[in-house]
Amino acid sequence: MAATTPQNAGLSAVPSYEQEQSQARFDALIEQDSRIEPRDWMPEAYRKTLTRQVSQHAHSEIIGMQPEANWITRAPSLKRKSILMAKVQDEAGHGLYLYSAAETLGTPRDELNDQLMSGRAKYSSIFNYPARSWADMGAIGWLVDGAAIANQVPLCRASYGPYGRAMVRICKEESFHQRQGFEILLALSRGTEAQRKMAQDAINRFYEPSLMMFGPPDEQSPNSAQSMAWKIKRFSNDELRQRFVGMIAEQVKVLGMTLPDPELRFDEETGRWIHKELNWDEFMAVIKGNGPMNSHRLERRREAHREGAWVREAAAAYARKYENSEVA
Ligand code: BYC
Repeated sequence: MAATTPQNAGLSAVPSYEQEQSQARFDALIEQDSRIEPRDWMPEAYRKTLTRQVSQHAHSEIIGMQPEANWITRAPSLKRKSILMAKVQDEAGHGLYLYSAAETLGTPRDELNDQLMSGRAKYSSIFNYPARSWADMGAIGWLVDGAAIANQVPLCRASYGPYGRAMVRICKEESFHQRQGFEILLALSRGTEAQRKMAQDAINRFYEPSLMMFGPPDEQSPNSAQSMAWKIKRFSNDELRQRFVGMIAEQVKVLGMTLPDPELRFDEETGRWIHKELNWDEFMAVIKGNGPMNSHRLERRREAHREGAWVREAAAAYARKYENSEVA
């Protein structure tokens, strides 16, 4: 091995002509607002942060099925039950599109799944809170899916093709979810005193956690600046949170309910919504695995995975049997 001299020190860090060309092509595609596709060269850090974000997003969809699935058998009518079942199935579909998008970046689904089940991967903080009443189905649809739409519509323009395209369909379905949640709350708000109280209690519990879905404040968000430069994220966490607060501040009036935030107001001077200081210590505890439902959610996911082993085996056996045949 050649000795390192002052002349050749750091030589390996100098990019080759081909690397420079690849980087220039990547930069040009980002600059032109074009899409990066799986076949394209991309910087390792771009691949890594996308795998992180897309897989966390997929995990959120899959874990996010639990709080609502928990209410399917207790839905107050057959119609409500079938709507809720369809919604929960939609979330499973979202998870599958997103795992497929993540796989195009080179990490197999089994590995992503292991990261989730072993507790190494993050998923959205919101799903570590319990769904205590039927009104929570309304609050989750209105606030949680509402926050998801505000966050995800700009992701339809994410620079990575498979992610952006997956988001288009997901957003269409999320719009339906948000309306069904709002409609549940509207029905309760026009009901008995006990039903109104139940709706208000659900709104009170989900308000702050839904604002936290957008992530930490901009100055504490380590990934935002680079993700925005790469046009994965189009707006910062605080910008999207602002947009969402403005939306729900108006919609809550239609419900005849209130948001649990005495400080909430629109500041004409800055053109910004002022809301109460969110409890970021609680947020950090939840994303580190210490929220009220973290261990329950992960245990339930592992159990479902174990119970599904026979389905995976049967599907693999079927695929092997017909691998080289024209029988469908
Ligand atoms: N919860 O630098 P930051 C749904 C993490 S599911 C947990 O700002 P980034 C639905 C973040 O990952 C919708 N972790 O990060 C399903 C990072 O950690 P690492 C889920 C969070 O990525 C079923 C660290 O904190 N939506 O709608 O630039 C039923 C620093 O943050 C959270 C998505 O996944 C959080 N809330 O921005 C009903 C949207 N926030 O990885 C409904 C896609 C931050 O550095 N994701 N962290 O260790 C995104 O848009 C972005 O990843 C985020 C965070 C805005 C969430």
